[in-house]
Amino acid sequence: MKLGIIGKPQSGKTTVFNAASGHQEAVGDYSQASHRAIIKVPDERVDKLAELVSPKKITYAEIEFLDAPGFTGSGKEAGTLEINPELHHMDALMLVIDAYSPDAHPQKDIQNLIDEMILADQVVVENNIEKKSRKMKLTGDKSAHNELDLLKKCQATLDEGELLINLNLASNEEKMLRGYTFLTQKPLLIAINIDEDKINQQDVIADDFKEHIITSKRDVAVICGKMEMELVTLSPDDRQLFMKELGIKVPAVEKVIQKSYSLLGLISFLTAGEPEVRAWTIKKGDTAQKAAGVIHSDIERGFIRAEVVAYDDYLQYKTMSAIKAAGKARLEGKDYIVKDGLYC
Ligand SMILES: Nc1nc2c(ncn2[C@@H]2O[C@H](COP(=O)(O)OP(=O)(O)O)[C@@H](O)[C@H]2O)c(=O)[nH]1
Ligand SMILES: [Mg+2]
Repeated sequence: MKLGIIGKPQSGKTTVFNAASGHQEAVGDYSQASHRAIIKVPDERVDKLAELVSPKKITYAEIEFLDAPGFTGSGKEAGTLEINPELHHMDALMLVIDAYSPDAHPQKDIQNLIDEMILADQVVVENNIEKKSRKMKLTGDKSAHNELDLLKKCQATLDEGELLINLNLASNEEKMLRGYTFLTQKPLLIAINIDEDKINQQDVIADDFKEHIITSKRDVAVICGKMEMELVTLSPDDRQLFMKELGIKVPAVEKVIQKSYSLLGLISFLTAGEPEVRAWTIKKGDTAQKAAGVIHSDIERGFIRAEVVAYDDYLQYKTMSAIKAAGKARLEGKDYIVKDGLYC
């Protein structure tokens, strides 16, 4: 999964990026440098299974973070944006909002950033409408007609200040638009970056932004980037201690990952054996056969059935022989819908 971090300058993008990745990139320097990190998704199920199985290798699911400057925060007046083209290849975007500085105006910033995302997509739509129309005129080729109509529908939507994710597209339309990788078609996680002294008001603050939450499209996470950036440099034990003292229930990185997974409809399943204990990421609702394809396309092709154990049963019985003796291993076929669980 790839998550692009955007926001106006000095909103705390690099701070949040450091908090998520453990990197120590310079913050507060107005630098327009992009940063990239691939991090392991913390997963205590993997840790616990590894304790039982003692595998040769432990592999966590991974997330790529891209800290991408370039948005200005000035909304419709932003003009030409110089954003990192890689942003278009992210699965979801995280919008970091300054709610820490004394004169912060987070609600206005959210609207301005959304307007800038719309602006970026308007440019892509306009260029492509022009290109397609010209080509159709020159070649008399009518085959691009549907796509041109669809682009015009997108243009009208954006011109009204609406996001493309709110268009209810048919699956063939969805397919036609895929190559354009529009920013406003991506799920958005709004990270409200609060000051250290507001940490114990997280829930109240979250409530102020709840009108932005749209199921499976947009979510809100309240975090304190600066504090979390410091926490990530501590040893796990010290981190637990400080988190408790500060009243941080879930580290920002876990909050962000959990919310992005849920926005994108992702779940993870585990495989366990002596060679490797591993977490894999799939779409919620995928069948066992499709999930097998994530492991290897050959396994998907030749898939007949998988041996499945509930994670809690594995922890309780501890070995495959005990699990089998207790009748807790089941065989599931191609059409089995995979749940967050364990597959052997
Ligand atoms: N007090 C406070 N300052 C923050 C917080 N997050 C970021 N900052 C400060 O804001 C400035 C800009 O942060 P930076 O991450 O470089 O912003 P970017 O331009 O969006 O990458 C830095 O001086 C940070 O220390 C926060 O949660 N609390
Ligand atoms: Mg920065």
